[in-house]
Amino acid sequence: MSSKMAPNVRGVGAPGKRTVYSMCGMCAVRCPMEVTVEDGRVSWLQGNTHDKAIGASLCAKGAAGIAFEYDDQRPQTPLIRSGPRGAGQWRRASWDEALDYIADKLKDSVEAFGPRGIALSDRGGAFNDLARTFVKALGSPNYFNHDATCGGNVHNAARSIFGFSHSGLVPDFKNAKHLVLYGRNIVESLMVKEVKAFMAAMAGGMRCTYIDPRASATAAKATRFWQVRPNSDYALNLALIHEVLKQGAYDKAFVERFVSGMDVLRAAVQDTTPEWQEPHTGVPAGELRDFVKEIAGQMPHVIFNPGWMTARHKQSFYVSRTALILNALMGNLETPGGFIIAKRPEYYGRKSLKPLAGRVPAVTEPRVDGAGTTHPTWDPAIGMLHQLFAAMETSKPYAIGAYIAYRHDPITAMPDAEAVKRALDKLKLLVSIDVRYSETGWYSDVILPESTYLERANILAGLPGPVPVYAMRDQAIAPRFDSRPAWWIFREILRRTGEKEALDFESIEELWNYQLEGTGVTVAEMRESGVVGLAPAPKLATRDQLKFRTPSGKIEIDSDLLKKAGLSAFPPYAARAAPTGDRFTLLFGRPPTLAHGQSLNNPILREIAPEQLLWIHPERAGPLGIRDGDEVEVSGGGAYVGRLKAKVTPWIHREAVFMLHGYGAQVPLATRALGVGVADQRLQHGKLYEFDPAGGGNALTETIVRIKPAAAAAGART
Ligand SMILES: Nc1nc2c(c(=O)[nH]1)N[C@H]1C(S)=C(S)[C@@H](COP(=O)(O)OP(=O)(O)OC[C@H]3O[C@@H](n4cnc5c(=O)[nH]c(N)nc54)[C@H](O)[C@@H]3O)O[C@H]1N2
Ligand SMILES: Nc1nc2c(c(=O)[nH]1)N[C@H]1C(S)=C(S)[C@@H](COP(=O)(O)OP(=O)(O)OC[C@H]3O[C@@H](n4cnc5c(=O)[nH]c(N)nc54)[C@H](O)[C@@H]3O)O[C@H]1N2
Ligand code: SF4
Ligand SMILES: [Mo]
Repeated sequence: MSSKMAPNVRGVGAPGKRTVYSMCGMCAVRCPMEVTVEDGRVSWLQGNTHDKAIGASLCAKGAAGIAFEYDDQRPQTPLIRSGPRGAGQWRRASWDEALDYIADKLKDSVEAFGPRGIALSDRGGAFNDLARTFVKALGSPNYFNHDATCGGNVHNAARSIFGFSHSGLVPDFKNAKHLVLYGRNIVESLMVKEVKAFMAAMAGGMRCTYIDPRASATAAKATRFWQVRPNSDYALNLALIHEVLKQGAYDKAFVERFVSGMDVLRAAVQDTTPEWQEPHTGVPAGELRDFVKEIAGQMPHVIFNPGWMTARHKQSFYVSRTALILNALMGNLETPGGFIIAKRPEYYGRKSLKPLAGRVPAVTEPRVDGAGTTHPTWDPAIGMLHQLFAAMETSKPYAIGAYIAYRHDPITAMPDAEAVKRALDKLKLLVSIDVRYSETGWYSDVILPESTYLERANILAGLPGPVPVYAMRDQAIAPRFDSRPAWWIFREILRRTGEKEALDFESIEELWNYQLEGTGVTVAEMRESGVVGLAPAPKLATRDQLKFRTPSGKIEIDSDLLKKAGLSAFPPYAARAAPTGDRFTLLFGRPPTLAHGQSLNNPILREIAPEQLLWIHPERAGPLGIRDGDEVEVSGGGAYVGRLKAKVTPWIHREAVFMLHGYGAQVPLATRALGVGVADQRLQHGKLYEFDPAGGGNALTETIVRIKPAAAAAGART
């Protein structure tokens, strides 16, 4: 197929009414979905009713997919920068021209720095085989997902204990008696299936302990709320483990058989008593003891959910590890009412989708971020993106010449946009592949508009789970503008750089057939329901079958991986002084109706978006002369100063202020979001290269901001 022809899936644009099975694309959760198409237009979106866990439900963002589709404020053709980076001067280009331009610049970069000087970051998740294969085919080890500022610390902590990611642990809310959440705002920062299961379980009597310096809507649903000091969960967990061991409130048979390193654990928590933690966390020692007494009667049906973030600071890895260890102590792994370990198809005698990455030889060059080499606890499969920016700046350990941000907006997702831009300025080539004008797109050399999730098909996804499934995102309608699907874009770049075999498929059906080879499942079957389960019902592994993916096959508390990295299994808790006066720890989160920075320009979601407010405790606001509803100025120490209204409330910890993420966009062509609110990531001044050494993730919640009433402030915000 020539690059002039848009690849169109069979039947798209046909008259009449039909249902197409897809996966929602309004956030990265990718819920299974049914699209009703009438005469080539999307008329209705709902959850995929073949999947009982979701039924017809979608969230508000998912339902606003139609408004997104029929909005014209998105790139409509490839664009090539014609002025300085970020100046907003563009020329429209044909696909041939844009792809040739990219291929030429990639060749320049390879000549100067070798194939390893090309990097790509991707949102990651279900479809990541495609972008991984693309990077591998170019001969570079430098594929990154977004996890440096999302779940990286938790992922790497789980890997150090179980040998697999925390995403391999599926909570069974239905049979759980008690759920413990660390800042995991299930009700607002939502995944449709999870929040439905949570609400049903709460209605059925599950108890919930919610731990957060701020009372989110999940705190309002919970049976117990601990308003902890920011970044103190590690102290809390050390004391919880101390008390669990002291009260003997753990599953001794499970621990004996499946856990190694209990002696190291006992030594580490010998003195971390409930009284010891009280000044660090603010949780009364008596309440902590009562909690342990309670769960003693509920285990193994007690789940400690480390969420994604378990807060983001320099000891996050250890917060996550101790939360995961508490699960092992409950004996809740592979137990109803606990965590079910996600299975691959092979567990049920079926086959995994054939990986595209298998079509290209392994890359032997070490990664630029040291993941898996100089940093053994950082999973090389996800990388640590801040170290890519460090390499752009310093050319160490080697130089990076070209960077593709694919379904990723690092200027919004990484802290300190100015520092990110300084690193990007060193590149020969910066490409953004997106469906809208992102902040990173606006700063790029080339914007390639991907067709939206409704206008394209993706590669098939193989999703592990209690019952693993294959899932399909089929094309529902024809692209409204001159856009292309990612599989086609990557194929065309590879064709132009001489690496064409890797993704040389003529159509998405040909690619799907390749993935499905030997699985016994056909494209036609996939199209019938969108999701094909690979077993009739979940079958838990017996105790005899249960094995973890660590070298010893056990849950490793004191692991070789940590020793190799020169890391302690339990470093002492690093206590922090409370910020005083006009200084506060800046915390952030999301509302149910917005996904990061990508939703605020949506006409409907903009209409229902909450006003962004700065939560501040009355005892701290008073002395600063700040009353509820007053305008305040927030400064993170850089040139960027934010201005927003104060919400004076005791439901935020005294030491912290809180604001929603996803505001403060600066792209002029996205007019509904432009200038609305404050970008918390721009206040995270100096945080691009501050990270948790063990987990790798950025220390976002160590940001200290200064607050003052806006009336007293001189100068406008930038
Ligand atoms: N300060 C601060 N920083 C944060 C956070 C925070 O709360 N505060 N949150 C962190 C978290 S948890 C995460 S996960 C990251 C999220 O950071 P990102 O992953 O960068 O955010 P998203 O908005 O999910 O999506 C990234 C880009 O993908 C684009 N996109 C959406 N659909 C498609 C598609 O179909 N095709 C293509 N090609 N592009 C598409 C969107 O328009 C957007 O520009 O940010 C992290 N960074
Ligand atoms: N509506 C919506 N839903 C989403 C997303 C979205 O953008 N919008 N994004 C999805 C993604 S990518 C992710 S990663 C998840 C994120 O899901 P969550 O992890 O639930 O994320 P947040 O909304 O950022 O909530 C973070 C909470 O952590 C609290 N917190 C801050 N510091 C600490 C601390 O030291 N200890 C404790 N215990 N808590 C602390 C904050 O006060 C805040 O209430 O949501 C997913 N779902
Ligand atoms: S959580 Fe909402 S926006 Fe995200 S994929 Fe599911 S329905 Fe879509
Ligand atoms: Mo995330």
